Amino acid sequence: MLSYSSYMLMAVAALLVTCHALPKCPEVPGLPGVPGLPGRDDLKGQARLPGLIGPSGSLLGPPGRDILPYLPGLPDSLDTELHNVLVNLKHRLCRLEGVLALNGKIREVGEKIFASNGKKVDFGSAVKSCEEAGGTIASPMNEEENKAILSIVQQYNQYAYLGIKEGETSGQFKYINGMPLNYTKWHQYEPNGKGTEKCVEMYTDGSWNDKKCNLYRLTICEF
Ligand code: MMA
Ligand code: CA
Repeated sequence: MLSYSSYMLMAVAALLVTCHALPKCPEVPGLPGVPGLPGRDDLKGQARLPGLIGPSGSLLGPPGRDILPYLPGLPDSLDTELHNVLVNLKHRLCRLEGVLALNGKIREVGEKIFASNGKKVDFGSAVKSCEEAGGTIASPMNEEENKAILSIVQQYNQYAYLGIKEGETSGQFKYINGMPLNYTKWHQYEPNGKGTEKCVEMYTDGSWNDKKCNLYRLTICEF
């Protein structure tokens, strides 16, 4: 019989082990066999989740039907299956994010993902291409986000426009969605355009300069 204190020691030891090497995408615990494609095994032969739906996704009903009407009062088996589908999707997404981060294609900060297409364009075109990709132009809201954008600026060694513009009142800069700035990183003596420089660029040290909007700057978006 183990004493209470030895359980506590084991719990602390387990925490210490997991704290210094938390994997980004922890292994999904094995679940009881659910019909579907077989799961993948890794090199150690560790069991992974069994496949849940075939390529057609046939368990979710006829193609084109909305999933929502099926949700109330789902039988337990379907509820479990949908839960497993979500767990697998999250795990797959997490691994894809790992690949993109490893290859220097994205920076993840909290819920945000920053990425660049490597192109230098004027401010309006940067806003447009970010929106066409389903995102918005990068808008740092704190030091951590500013550093993530900075690392892309340094990767391409190019200044980038930020999602910040001067309002009607000269010297008053806001996010492009109209919200007031809750964080700034102005370079010394900036902003100095007094209404003549309505956009903002990030320098290669992460500091900001108000700048005319018709120059060619690196496109960085957030998603
Ligand atoms: C340029 C231009 C300005 C910036 C100053 C800093 C001369 O103008 O980039 O936006 O404030 O340089 O010296
Ligand atoms: Ca300036």
